[in-house]
Amino acid sequence: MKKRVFSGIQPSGIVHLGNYFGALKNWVALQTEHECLYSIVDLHAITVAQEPGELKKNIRTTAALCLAAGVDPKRSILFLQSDVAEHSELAWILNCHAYFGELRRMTQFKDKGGDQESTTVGLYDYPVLMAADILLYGTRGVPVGDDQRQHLELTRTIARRFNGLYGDVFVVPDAIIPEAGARVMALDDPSKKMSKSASSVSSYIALTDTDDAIRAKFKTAVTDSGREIIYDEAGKPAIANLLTIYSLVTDKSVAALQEQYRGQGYAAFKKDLGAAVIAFVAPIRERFNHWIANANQLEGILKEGAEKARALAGPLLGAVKERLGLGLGKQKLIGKY
Ligand code: AQP
Repeated sequence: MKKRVFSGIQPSGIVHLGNYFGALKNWVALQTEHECLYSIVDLHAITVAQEPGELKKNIRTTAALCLAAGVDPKRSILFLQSDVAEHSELAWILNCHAYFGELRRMTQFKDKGGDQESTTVGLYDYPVLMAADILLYGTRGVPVGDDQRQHLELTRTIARRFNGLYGDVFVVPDAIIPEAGARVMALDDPSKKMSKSASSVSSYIALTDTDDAIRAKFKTAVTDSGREIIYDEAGKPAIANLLTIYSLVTDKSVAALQEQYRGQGYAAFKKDLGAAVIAFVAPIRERFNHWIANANQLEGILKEGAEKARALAGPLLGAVKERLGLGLGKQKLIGKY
């Protein structure tokens, strides 16, 4: 039997190179030998304030970029999270099995605002909804970037806890994290990861960026002191990040790139890097434009995906409810109650 894989992406902005190398690249690679479900997780996106019109646009853009990156609807199920109500229902059930202290320790929660008075309960609860997304499908593998490692560990903890209490119903999933590109850093601050919702567009390379925008972003990308192009994560984090990106888009090793740029300055290196990223992004952007121009086809794929996802989610959720004793169930009470 094919191993089932699930992963999601938030429509919280435009998909960037970090999302691609951390997750999407593996999404595409896994399709050949696994049964894959990929979701545009719009319920996750509303854990922080969203403008409704912008969210709708981002949902389409994100779906189109997943397809443009190579997600094949003939082989994978691509769907919108809010179209499958079972995600929210299971999230509530899991909420009743996740601990306050566990969620309080999540670093992404702390990074995104943490325990401010106006932080939403949704942001705090984000990892439990993610656990529901994954566990709902008997998922074995979850291709994600490094920032999701801790959430995945929590998913495993909740699954084991539930199984321990009610008998094995959930599969305990494994994270699938790439060796290179698991944490692509921001171009304007190599101490932060590249993020869709960053305040400055110069900090990320969107998969929809024009050639000119890409060129300009690498020209202004932060570098380190000195002029040597060497991979030194601690001493030269900005150059290390640029070398990683260069290596990922060209498939050349970092060692070969260091050799190629020995004795050359940052300007030439960044110019060539810009050109390499343009060559990488351009065909994705072209396919993206195709999907945006074919909105009906895109909607059809998501609709069909949601139907298939619901068909898989229903029985698992039913089994969970049965184990918990929810609903009337099959057992009839006989005699006096
Ligand atoms: N910088 C990154 N490097 C490598 N992988 C990354 N991912 C995110 N950023 C990087 C991976 O991309 C997948 C989809 O991410 P997400 O949409 O679920 O949310 P996120 O992890 O919070 O990503 P962003 O881009 O930073 O979004 P915002 O700004 O909205 O929070 C995940 O597998 C993630 O690991």
